[in-house]
Amino acid sequence: MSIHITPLSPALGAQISGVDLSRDLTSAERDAIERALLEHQVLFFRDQPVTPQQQARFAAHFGDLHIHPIYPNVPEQPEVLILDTAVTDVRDNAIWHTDVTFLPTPALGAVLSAKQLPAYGGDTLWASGIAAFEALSAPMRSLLDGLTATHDFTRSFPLERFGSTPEDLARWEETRRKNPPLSHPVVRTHPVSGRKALFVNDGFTTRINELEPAESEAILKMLFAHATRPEFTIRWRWQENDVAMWDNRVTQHYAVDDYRPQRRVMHRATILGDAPF
Ligand SMILES: O=C(O)CCC(=O)C(=O)O
Ligand SMILES: [Fe+2]
Repeated sequence: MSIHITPLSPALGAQISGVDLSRDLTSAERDAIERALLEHQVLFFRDQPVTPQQQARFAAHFGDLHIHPIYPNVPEQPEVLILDTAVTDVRDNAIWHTDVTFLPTPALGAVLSAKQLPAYGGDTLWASGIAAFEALSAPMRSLLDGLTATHDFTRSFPLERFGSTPEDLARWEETRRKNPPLSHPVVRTHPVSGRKALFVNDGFTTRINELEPAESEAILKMLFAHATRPEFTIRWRWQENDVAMWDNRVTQHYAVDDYRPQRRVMHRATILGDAPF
């Protein structure tokens, strides 16, 4: 078998075939997938029925794995979190966001596996921060490059929805204490490819620090709309046992909330990243 890459849209996204994710990767396979991820930013694999152990082993080829502070996980494989609409309110993923940018070192990427799907609906979209940045005018790019923005965990995990039981409240308060708002550059340089990407997201970014509040609000509103223009996105219609893997350093995503009360179950392994610069 050899890995085959089919690009799916100009801004980002490719389908990968010719690799079995349930088996340990060869180093050639690992390197080919990493190169494809750098180029295409989000990769899709069809028909990959991976166990949580296999999913974690695949993800761990690309870095250490993160254990999420809020979402439930697979007990025997805590690096794999469960997004099950029967258990967790996942509506807050129906916002354009980059995962865990409230951490000093947000995730490098994630591996998401579709376990149970609604008959239709429940698609996920990704947007390329590289395409979005490159489409800005030169004066706007130079204004933004060098600015920093605040990211706050409570913007996507509001107390009203994540503090309903005493245990949930205690976990939320501890997460809040351990993750005070912090700053990241508005324009991030990819640590491997060197490409620049817009790195603000509606999920966690609350303000551009160096601007006046009204300026920050207006520019962020413009950037959130700009970054998610259809030209910079891809929309994936899931089949069971699909696996998606994204480069969380230069993309954001949106899980469409259009299928409730049908049930949808996804497993995610999150790969730790480094500090944005
Ligand atoms: O459920 C999905 O399709 C994606 C949810 C999400 O935002 C994530 O796994 O990071
Ligand atoms: Fe996410």
